[in-house]
Amino acid sequence: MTYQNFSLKQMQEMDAAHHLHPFTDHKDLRAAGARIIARAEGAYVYDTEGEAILDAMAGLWCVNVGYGRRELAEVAYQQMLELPYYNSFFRCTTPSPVLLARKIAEIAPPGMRQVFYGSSGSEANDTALRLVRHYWALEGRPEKNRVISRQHAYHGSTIAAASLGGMAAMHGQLHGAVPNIAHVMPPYAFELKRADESEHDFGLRAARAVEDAILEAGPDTVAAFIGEPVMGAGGVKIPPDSYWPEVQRICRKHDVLLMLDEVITGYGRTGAWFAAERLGIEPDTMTTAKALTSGYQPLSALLVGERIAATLVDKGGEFFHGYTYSGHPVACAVALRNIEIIEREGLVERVAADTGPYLADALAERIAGHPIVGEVRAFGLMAAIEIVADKATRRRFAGEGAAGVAVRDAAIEAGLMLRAVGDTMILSPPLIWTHQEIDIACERIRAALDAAHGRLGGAAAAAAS
Ligand code: PXG
Repeated sequence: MTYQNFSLKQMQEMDAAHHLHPFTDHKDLRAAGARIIARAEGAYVYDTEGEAILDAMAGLWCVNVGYGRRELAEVAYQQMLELPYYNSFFRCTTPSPVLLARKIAEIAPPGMRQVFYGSSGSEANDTALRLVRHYWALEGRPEKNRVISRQHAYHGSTIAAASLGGMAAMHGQLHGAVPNIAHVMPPYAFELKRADESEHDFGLRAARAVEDAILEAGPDTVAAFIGEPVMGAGGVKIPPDSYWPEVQRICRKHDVLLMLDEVITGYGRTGAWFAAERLGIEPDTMTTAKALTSGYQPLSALLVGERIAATLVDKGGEFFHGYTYSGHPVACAVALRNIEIIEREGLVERVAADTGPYLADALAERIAGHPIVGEVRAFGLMAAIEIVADKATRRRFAGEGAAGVAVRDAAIEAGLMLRAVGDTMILSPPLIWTHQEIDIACERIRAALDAAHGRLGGAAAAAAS
């Protein structure tokens, strides 16, 4: 039985009756009915009514090679016929996780040559937290177990990943976060930079918030700092150039490990295989997922640097940690082919030399001047548009997030799938986008901004009268 046997209304009713969606106000959703995406091809997704929407989010920051790749389906099919599942516990493994680990080691930053698999970014960050604490315990320093993170960070949804993250609303519902995790200010110049401060100085100030937290806790108790190279779900917050070198200097000075979360930035999005390369960061652990398979299979890979790997192997004994699907053969086979596609089509180089700069210029020239846009920024193929009521003062519209939702809804009506983080609009398109898709996206963003401006302006005027 397929969805074609049902009307959209019937599908929405079944959805409302039985399906609890992630990050959703269920009462709200049930009143409105879910949008049901039924198929996709290339850069477009299609709903059950056949409406085409240009997907500026690559699903959820993941479908880097675009939709409809037959060879990924065929690799999965062949692997399922040959060996749908076997585990990597008890001195066993299967061929595809081995071949994939070697491939990841080949494209990873120098010194990151070991891989631990999970099925999601959240699992990978859970693993990373356990691993860094285990590392310090093996080194005879179990008291070195605190982690410094940042407000607005997103590291996933399990209890450990949400605790590492800095989303206040999520912490409000944790009812007991994992202890010994502190959160400092993010490098978010648009809202936090002082008027008399340069970008450079702001970057240093944000980095020194990390050092203040280390000193306050006592360096002997701090295991690691965790961060996304460019914050994604927190609103594509691109740090000033001064930020990461200073964070890295501070971590080294206090012998604090550096945990990099490249779940969004990994596998080409920033115009390098990993943002670590582009930003000159030398991490001790690196979390990857999403575009590892371009979303065609759930898979994550935690990359582990030499320092931790050597201790784990030489002094570790058994590490009591792993998942049924660690190194799933089908997911790993798909990931291997996905990386080959990215290589074969030169998608990383294309983002670096062509589409990344083109997107940045297009946003600056065609979007930044709009009356309700406070700033545009881009880093490879991830970008943000800040929505404001007053361009000069950067005052936001009343009702936090309402303007973002208005622009998003207008964009979808105009045929563009955008994401809103509060009043920040996000783009994270597939790496297969060409100038043509960027041009179409800009037209639709302008149309959405105009429509939202009318609606928001009208609402503001009505409220004032
Ligand atoms: N780290 C980062 C940086 C992420 O962006 C995770 C970890 C967790 O990965 P999993 O696979 O467990 O979801 C993420 C996930 C959004 C959105 O609305 C972003 C993510 C997930 C769901 C929604 O932007 N990022």
